[in-house]
Amino acid sequence: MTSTQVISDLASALASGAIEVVDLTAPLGPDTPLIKLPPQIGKNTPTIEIHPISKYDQDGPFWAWNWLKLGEHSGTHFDAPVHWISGKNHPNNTTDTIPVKNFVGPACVIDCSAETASNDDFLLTVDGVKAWEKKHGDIPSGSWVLMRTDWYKRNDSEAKFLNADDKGPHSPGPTAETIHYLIAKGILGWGTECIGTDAGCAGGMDPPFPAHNFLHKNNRYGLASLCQLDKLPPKGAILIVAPLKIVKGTGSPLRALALVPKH
Ligand code: 23J
Ligand code: MN
Repeated sequence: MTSTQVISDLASALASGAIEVVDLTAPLGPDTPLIKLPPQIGKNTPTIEIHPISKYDQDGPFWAWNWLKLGEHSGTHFDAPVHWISGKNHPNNTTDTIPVKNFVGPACVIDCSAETASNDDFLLTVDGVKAWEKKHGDIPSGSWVLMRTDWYKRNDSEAKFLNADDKGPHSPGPTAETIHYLIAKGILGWGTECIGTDAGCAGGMDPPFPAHNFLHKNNRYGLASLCQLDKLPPKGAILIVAPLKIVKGTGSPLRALALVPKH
């Protein structure tokens, strides 16, 4: 099949609904859950603000528009390699320089929802990934690997989403070894439904925040606060995850979409 034919078939499948566009994005506004770092570790990202410039009124009679106060790492968002000290010297490591082909790729979805239903601190291990590969085949190089936990269902409440107690936040994520294993497979990046690519307890791991550390050390990318991964097949969806072209940006909120064959 020629690539012209592939695009033409894709257009037909989109028009007929044989391929669905699934929204993997959380609402972005003042109520969007944001990470809370302990003050002794560092400063926090500000609460999102949306301010009207005009609304068909004396400030602009025929138009409405807003300005935003918005941290780069807010809501459903992309982590660029420059976000972490381990990735600060890579070429093309910022939102405006990452090759755009990396924003489109096949997704492998590892369903951890059964485990996370009973364990808020669940960590996906290399054995867990290997069990997925036994069923669905090897993780192909150039793919996005997404951890399904159904955590997005907590997104309407920051307290439930962050799930913190006096010992800190409790949310699932990968082990350091899992990220190593996936990088060796040649993945584009790693995405989760939680507030960050790392587990809630990852500040206490060695190294701290291993998903951030190892992904970005290898010039790979992260996706956080994804939604609706339960609407994706384990394999066979295409992800479209393009961050804003922020100059020297370390990350960006985005509209995460998946092209999914309807069975
Ligand atoms: C800054 C410091 C630690 C973390 C994060 C940001 C994120 O999760 C993020 O949004 O990249 S863990
Ligand atoms: Mn981030």
